[in-house]
Amino acid sequence: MIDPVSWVETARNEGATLWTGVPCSYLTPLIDCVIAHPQLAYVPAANEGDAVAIAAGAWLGGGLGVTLMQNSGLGNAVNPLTSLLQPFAIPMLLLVTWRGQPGGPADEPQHQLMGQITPGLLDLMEIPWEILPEEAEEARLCLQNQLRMLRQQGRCRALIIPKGRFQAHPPTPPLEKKPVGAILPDPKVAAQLTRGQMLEGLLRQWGPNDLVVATTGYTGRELYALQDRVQHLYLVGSMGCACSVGLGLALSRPDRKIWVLDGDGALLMRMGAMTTLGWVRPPNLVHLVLDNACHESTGAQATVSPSLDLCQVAAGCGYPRVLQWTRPEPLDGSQLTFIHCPIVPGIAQSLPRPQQTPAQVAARFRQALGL
Ligand SMILES: Cc1ncc(C[n+]2csc(CCOP(=O)(O)OP(=O)(O)O)c2C)c(N)n1
Repeated sequence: MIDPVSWVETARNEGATLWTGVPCSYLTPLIDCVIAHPQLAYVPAANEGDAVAIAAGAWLGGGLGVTLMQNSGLGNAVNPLTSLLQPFAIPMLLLVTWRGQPGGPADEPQHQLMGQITPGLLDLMEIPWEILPEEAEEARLCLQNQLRMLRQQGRCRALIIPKGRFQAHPPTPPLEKKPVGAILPDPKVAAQLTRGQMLEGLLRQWGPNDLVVATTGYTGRELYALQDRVQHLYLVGSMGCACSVGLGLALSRPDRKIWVLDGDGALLMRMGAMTTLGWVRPPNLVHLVLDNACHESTGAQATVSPSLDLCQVAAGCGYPRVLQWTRPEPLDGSQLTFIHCPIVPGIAQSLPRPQQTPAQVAARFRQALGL
């Protein structure tokens, strides 16, 4: 069996900086060990896909992420694994447990099919994997080797973890309970500007230290068309993951201000991610939602956002400052901020797509950060 303390230390020595995920009982000693570690942070994600995006953000800011999940959660993570890590060439280590392992211990019916297809699913996603060995020294070498290879190759790799691999670790106390209660802005105001006009105003106020993560679809494309800066990340795919990428980035780069430009459709897709942002509360992150009440990028199909109060949602999740803008305003202070921006639909006649590949966008972004 593996001592989780020395295994985690091996990962740390190989440059792993951020641990995130959703628990599986097979990983309890490991998670407890990371939470108890004085130099490591465990970011409790609401969804395995969000965890992948958080770890991706960590790498974009110069860290390296380890993402833990039960193999059930591999299903939740398929979209960011295929449309974020792959196109942007983002390395990370996935620790995927093997509930329902064929020939393994008896397990619940809901794990049987996923247990059978876990290695095949990783193969289909072109994620190289290895089964974590049982013996401690072999497991240490396996971890070291995986972390070295994934860094060299700029790709994600996985360790499949059967039952009972880790020795027990003392349990940690529950997560700190943080009070919520941001002051809410006045009830919804009417939109005045288009997304483009809003972005123009934001571009005027950003400097070289402002890093921007733009959600997939028209937001990234319109930002690119207005002004291409090396500090921009134009997400393609991974819909709903922008704020989680921003969270990982904000934790890796506390010296920079991170602006996440979200859409209402994208936010609704992964609204659970707001609970993690609202708990971690990175003071250098601004989560700005361009709310046109529709999925404009796919033909302007309505979203349910007009029937929601996203400001209340953000306040309820623990964002300490919640604002509403109909036009860009100066923003001072340093605390996690949610900005609801009602906008009117409408885009430029022809909208170019970024000339650079996503991998090139990520590489120049990291280069601009001195990485
Ligand atoms: C998982 C997933 N489902 C659906 C899509 C297709 N899609 C791309 S952009 C988009 C709409 C996004 O809406 P919103 O975030 O409100 O931004 P807007 O297009 O209005 O700027 C959709 C549905 C996708 N890329 N990924």
